[in-house]
Amino acid sequence: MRPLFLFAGLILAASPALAAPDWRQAREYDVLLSSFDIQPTPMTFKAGEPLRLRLINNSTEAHSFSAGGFFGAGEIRTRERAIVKGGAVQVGPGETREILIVPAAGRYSARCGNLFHRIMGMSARIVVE
Ligand SMILES: [Cu+2]
Repeated sequence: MRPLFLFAGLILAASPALAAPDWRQAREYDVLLSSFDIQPTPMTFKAGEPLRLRLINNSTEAHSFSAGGFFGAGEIRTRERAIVKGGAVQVGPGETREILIVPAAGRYSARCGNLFHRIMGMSARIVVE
């Protein structure tokens, strides 16, 4: 049994993909949700690099950051997974929400889940390279 354990240990040590992301090294990135805008756009991130996405709603209305493709492709930290519902994060007036994620390469769109707000301009692009 012992050599088998040793072998499994070697495989784990040699596979960086299996290592947990180092969330303490996460790059901080502020996203401002206002009535009716999402800034900045485009947001540019590095694929595979842990990111602390801070969603700030400085308006007096509720908004959401809806980015199903981005959240679905990336690896969200376990404790934030429940905050992302149906690919969106709800951010109440004056609230700030943090999501830690390792983004996957791709081009994604983000928008407010409120159709009227979206028409008024609440959309942004996300580029992960
Ligand atoms: Cu909105």
